[in-house]
Amino acid sequence: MKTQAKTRLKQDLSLYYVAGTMNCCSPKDFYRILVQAIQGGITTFQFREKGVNCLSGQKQLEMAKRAKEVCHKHDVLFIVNDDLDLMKAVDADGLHVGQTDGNLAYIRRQTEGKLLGVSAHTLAEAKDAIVHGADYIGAGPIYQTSTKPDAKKPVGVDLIAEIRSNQVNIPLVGIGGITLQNASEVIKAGVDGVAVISEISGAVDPSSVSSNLLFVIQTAKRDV
Ligand code: 3NM
Repeated sequence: MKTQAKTRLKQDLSLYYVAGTMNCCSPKDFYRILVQAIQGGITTFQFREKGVNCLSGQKQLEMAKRAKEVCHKHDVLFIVNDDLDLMKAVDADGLHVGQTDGNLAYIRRQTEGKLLGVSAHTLAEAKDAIVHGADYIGAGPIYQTSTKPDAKKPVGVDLIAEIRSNQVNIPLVGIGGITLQNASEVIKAGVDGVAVISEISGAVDPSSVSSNLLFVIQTAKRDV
């Protein structure tokens, strides 16, 4: 990735909202919360429709299309989690995969021209993702999270410092248990952005939580 594109991506990943309909009370709530999060200033959205009670087939496709439409109307990147076919069907901006979501070399070939994000829990996983051409890394879980039932042990901000001290200059976001209270600490450890589910999807006022998060992130970035 060229330096200019990398700088732009680092900016675009600042406030990265991840959600599926199962993280909200209903598909209607999912869409309402997404719109409010966009109003609050999220910069990237990942459609992560997986787990119990998730939408599938045509309903999932239609929701993904609606979500992409509203994201693009407001210049918010639209990423699909772990579903190449869906990414292609909605012509998303990219795909995000975990360590067990398939062969990275194959996935990179299939996502040519799109962004590819990879979750990493260790420095070795981050390096492997880079070797395979990932455009950005999602490092986590930073803190304890109850949103992802199979989440690994929290790694704390030490993982971010470790990745950065190994000359890894790839766009990097932290994920897992990130809130308004701890987002600044995560940014100061060296990430370009923070990814959250419940802090926004479970908020009484998703718009103001998003704008407060963005403020905290931008302020912390200036202090780094
Ligand atoms: N991935 P919340 S942690 C989707 O460690 C996801 O890769 C993680 O939800 C990882 O912001 C996580 O509510 C859940 O803690 C994040």
